[in-house]
This record gives sequence, C-alpha cells and structure tokens, in this order.
Amino acid sequence: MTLALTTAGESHGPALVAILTGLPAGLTLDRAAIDADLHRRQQGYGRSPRQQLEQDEVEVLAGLRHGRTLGTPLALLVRNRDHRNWEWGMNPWPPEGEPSGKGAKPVTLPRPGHADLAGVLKYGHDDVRNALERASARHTAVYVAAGSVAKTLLSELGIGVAGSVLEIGGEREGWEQAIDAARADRDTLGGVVEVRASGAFPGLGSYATREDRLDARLAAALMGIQAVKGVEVGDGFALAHERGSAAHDEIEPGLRRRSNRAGGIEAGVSNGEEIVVRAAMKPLPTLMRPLDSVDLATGEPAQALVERSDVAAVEALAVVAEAVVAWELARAAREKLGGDALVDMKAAHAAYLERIRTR
Ligand code: EPS
Repeated sequence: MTLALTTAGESHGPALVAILTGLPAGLTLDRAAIDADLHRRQQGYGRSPRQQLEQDEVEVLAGLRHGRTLGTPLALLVRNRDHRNWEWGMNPWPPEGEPSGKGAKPVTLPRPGHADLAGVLKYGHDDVRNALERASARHTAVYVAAGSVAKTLLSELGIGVAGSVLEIGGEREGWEQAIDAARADRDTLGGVVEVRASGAFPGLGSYATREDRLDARLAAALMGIQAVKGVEVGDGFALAHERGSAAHDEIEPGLRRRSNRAGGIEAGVSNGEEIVVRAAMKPLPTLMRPLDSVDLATGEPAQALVERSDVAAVEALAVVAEAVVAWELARAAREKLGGDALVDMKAAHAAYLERIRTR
C-alpha cells in the first residue's frame, strides 16, 4: 500500500475533488489548518479578481470520523463559487433554456503557452474551453488540500515542509513594483520558488529503480504544476559548472555533512540533510494584450483569447509546490515505514532511527 492521489474538477465547474488513498488510520486532521493552507494559496500580489470571489474551504465526504482518519479513502471537495456565473456554460448536463452567462459562446482563439491548441487537437474539441477548464491552475486548490493532509502526517514524523518565493519577474525583492508595471503594460510575469523540508530522515526514495528515486518523484510532482518549466534539486544547474572536488558534500564523523549542495538527496535517496528543491514558472499565458494566434473557426490570423487572469501567481506556486513536495515525501515515508495505523508508522520510524543512530 502506498499513498495515491486522484483529482478531478474544471475551473468553472461545480467543484474540485480529490481522493487520497493509503493514509494511515488514526491521523488527526484539523479543518482550520487545511482551510488556512487553501487561504494562503489564494493570497499574493497580482492575483485575479477571481480570488475575491472564491473563499476556498474543504469539505470532507469520506474517510474521516470525528476528525480522525479511518484508513479508508479520504474524499475532499472544494466548491467553485464562481460556478453560479457559469451554470449554463459549464453545466455537466445539457442545459435548459437559451445560452446565458459565462462560457455560453465557444472559444476559438487559442492562447500561445496555454493548453488551448494542443488540447483541441488532441481531444477533438471544437470549443477551446473544453481544454482550458481542466488545464487551468484552479485545480491546484485540491493539491493544496491534499498537501495539507500530507504535512499533518509528516509532522507526526518530525518533518516540516515550507515553500517560499525566490524571485518574481527577475526581482528578488520589491516585486510588487514589477507586477504593477507588468499589469500597466497588460503583461504577465513568472518567477522562481523554493521548497525546503527539514527533519527528513535518510532513506526516503531509492536508487533501485528510476521510479523510486525521490528526486525524480519531486521533479515530476513540481513539473506537474501548471506553468512550471524548470526544476532544480539542491544546487542543480550550478553544479554543472563545478569540479567534483567542489561540488559534493563531504562527510564528517557523526555522519554530518560540511555542505548541502545535493539538496538533501543523493542517488535518489534522502541523506538526512535538508531537502531543497526549486521550480521555475513561466509568465502566465493569458495576456490582456493578446499574442498573435489563429481563429480556429476561420483559419485566419487573430488575437488570442483575453479572459480574466492573474498578472503573476508565483506566490501561489510557492504554496502549491510546498503541497506537492509534502505529498511526495509523505508517500515515500509511507513506503519506507509501512503502517496501516499511524501508531505502527511511528513505531517503525522510531525503530529505524534507532538502527541508523548506532552506525
Ligand atoms: C486561471 C485563470 C484565472 C485564475 C485561475 C487560473 O481564473 P479566472 O479565469 O476564473 O479568473 O484566477 O486560478 C484560480 C481560479 C485559482 O483558484 O487559482 C488559469 O487559466 O489557469
């Protein structure tokens, strides 16, 4: 048994859902803590007015009784309040009455950089909306809810995970001005975020197969977040410019390291140092001053779709990246320690720490 996460939901559909399987029984969850993480994701300078409309809150449909996990699938739901404006346009069933509200008119103007063109070609859609709704970063809300649960499990094992922004639009501080300038130019910005995990014990992940490698899993999880185009573990790309004598983390008695250029992972296995990963986000592809495109209805040159969007969502990415890293670390911990029940998992953790302490 491992941890597994399945999500569903369109940006302006009725709701987003997540099903989490493999959680140990007996984990105490706190609704306020999950909602606080959902709230953090909605903050940040440069978000769209959509964030004032939504006040994301988790609803639990299964897997929890009186605040404690049952060891059965945990079903989470986050409603899209904006759906009330899209009741015709995003109705799961053939809507009654004349087309009305948002989403009533088909979109035929694909945005360069978004899922629009690849999505309609791949799935045979006529309306670009059928692709963009799921590709939207809106559904990162349920990644955050799942990540919040994972952080609660990790905290039982003494592991803490925190994401932060390193830069937005090339600015390492004072990025509000850069965001204001981009907004004034009807443009968008990307940036870089970092996630650090402290207290991670050695032995998460494995070199045994490519799929087991913790760095590969973290990279896939981060790259799976909308608009992420680059991932780095530890000193990542900078290590390519170094000699081996300078690039590695020498080992001292007590098995301590003199540095942490590997970002806490060697050969796909955590080594007990802080885990450090970074993700680079491209500028968002919905521009108020649209890029050149083609109208799919006519084949003629046209301007891409303009629709309400964020100028920058890098601060939100820091929260989402934290969530997916937490999920992957919890999954690796669950595999290392087993545990249908949290009490078994903690006992295995203590026994393992004791075994490696005596090395
Ligand atoms: C998004 C477009 C915007 C963002 C959205 C992601 O949505 P809307 O078109 O409804 O204003 O605000 O992000 C969220 C709604 C969210 O909750 O993060 C996109 O196209 O990816």
